[in-house]
Amino acid sequence: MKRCRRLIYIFGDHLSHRISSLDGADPQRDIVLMCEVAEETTYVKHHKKKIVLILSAMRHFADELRIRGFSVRYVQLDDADNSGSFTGELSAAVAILSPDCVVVTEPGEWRVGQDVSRWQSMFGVPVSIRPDRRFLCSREEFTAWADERRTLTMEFFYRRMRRKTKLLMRGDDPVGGRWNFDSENRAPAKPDLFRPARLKFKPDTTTREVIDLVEQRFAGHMGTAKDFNFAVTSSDARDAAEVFNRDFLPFFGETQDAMLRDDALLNHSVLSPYLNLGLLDPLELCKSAERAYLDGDAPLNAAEGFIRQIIGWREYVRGMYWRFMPEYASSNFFKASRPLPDFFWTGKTAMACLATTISDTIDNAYAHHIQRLMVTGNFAMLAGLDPFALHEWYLEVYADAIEWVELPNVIGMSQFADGGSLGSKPYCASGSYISRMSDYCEGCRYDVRSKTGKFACPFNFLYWDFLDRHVQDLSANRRLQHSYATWRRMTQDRRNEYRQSARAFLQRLDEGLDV
Ligand code: FAD
Ligand code: DLZ
Ligand code: SF4
Repeated sequence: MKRCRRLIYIFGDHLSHRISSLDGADPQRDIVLMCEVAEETTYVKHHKKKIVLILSAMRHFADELRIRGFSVRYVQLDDADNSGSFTGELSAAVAILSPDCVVVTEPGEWRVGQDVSRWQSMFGVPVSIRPDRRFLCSREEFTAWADERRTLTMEFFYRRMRRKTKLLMRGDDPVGGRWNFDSENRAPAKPDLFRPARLKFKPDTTTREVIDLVEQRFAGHMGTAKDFNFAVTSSDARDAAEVFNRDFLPFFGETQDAMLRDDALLNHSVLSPYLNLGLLDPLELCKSAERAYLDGDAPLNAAEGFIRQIIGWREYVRGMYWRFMPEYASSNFFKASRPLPDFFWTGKTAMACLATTISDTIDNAYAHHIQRLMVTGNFAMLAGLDPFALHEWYLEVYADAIEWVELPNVIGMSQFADGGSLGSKPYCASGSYISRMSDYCEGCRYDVRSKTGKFACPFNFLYWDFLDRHVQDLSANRRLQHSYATWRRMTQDRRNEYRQSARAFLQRLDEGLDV
């Protein structure tokens, strides 16, 4: 056997040929290690499609490395001697290969990072942990930016990233004279029979093998893998990105916040799983969107909106994650403790907005941002669901959920459980918001115009009850002044009606009765 100079450990979300752990790699002397392990597939019960996506993409990436001449030690989930953990597999590989050193790119989860930081002393081999250059802002740069400020407003971080990347810039000024065109991106839902078709990728032999494995081994996990059609290679993911840029980007901005019963994707890109696994490069994707604008193929509000999500929000939440972990995960500003109702796993509820969002999630391992934020997340916060349990649910059910991006979106953006480090106000809304932005209410047992009582939309009374319950926590928030003034203007009887409706509803929820 050849002598192993470097043992290069590549995780399932590091599937890029430009990943820093491969810098300077020599196929003649170095060996790549990739492992499918039980600990990662079950530490939460990931959706079946998510497991297929990751394992199949890993197997395809390993094949690509072999074509480039690398020796890959690839551990499959059902290998007889699979130890079940990253550390166990490194231990086995070090014992067999005696590498001079181990090279790894910093993992995307704090939990895995803790393991990696122990490897050098554990195995007595030098372990080089390299920064993840797929991000435009390093963890150190974000920390330096954050340390200079009292409030960590995303918008200011975003402007810095625009200047850094020079995307949509004319000198030091934003193209179009404004940094942000969000006010033009709030059009309500409009069914469009002529929306172009999405690219679907037919599973090849490798993917079919993984589908069989997952259907058998993870039968109790959410969803089905039988109709799996995600891309599992960077080449296919790039094709999906090209189709998005051509057919959907021009309309992306306007309908960004809209929701429709019969259209789970609208004009969203559905590219987050590929970005997060390393199959797509964020800067390249943003440059394509900029090019579409410069060529007159997409309006500025669409290109800017899309670019902001990636160089703004995506980079910002990653910075926040590494800055505030591990304490961030257990933040619970509202001291919420209600367990998640069963319908989070079945979609069986009379609330049509939640039923649709959760059914879309079960079917696709995907829901778009406003469904995640203003339907599921909004309901969870109003109903006082335990934020950590909710975080685990989001990590479980979405194909794009890696903790660095999922956790701050759940704990910070959607639940305000961090008390406002990430967002300046809780994203709480009554049924009228959902009614304005979607067609869900037309098919609902509850009446969105009714405010209290058995048939009133639960979001209506839960909204006021939430503000009332947390008056001490929130009434000083400038952005909620208007709502609290309205609450105070109500008669005592009216306020009690809201409280009673909420109490009755939450009791039904606690007793596991249909809602
Ligand atoms: P598009 O609407 O097409 O947006 C383009 C890209 O922008 C996305 O692919 C994504 O990479 C990026 N983006 C947009 N919004 C955000 C954001 N808030 N944070 C980070 N990146 C963003 N995103 C994940 O990638 N993984 C998660 O686990 C995840 N969990 C979320 C949980 C909650 C409660 C909320 C409110 C949001 C979450 N998001 C998560 C952010 C966002 O909802 C998804 O990135 C988006 O829905 C992915 O679909 P898309 O590719 O069609 O996005
Ligand atoms: C999410 C996931 C799953 C389901 N399985 C694997 C796996 O078998 N092997 C692997 O390398 N990674 C997997 N992942 C991703 C990890 O849980 C984790 O998110 C990343 O390693 C963090 O960098
Ligand atoms: Fe959701 Fe309320 Fe509309 Fe029903 S009426 S779909 S519960 S917002």
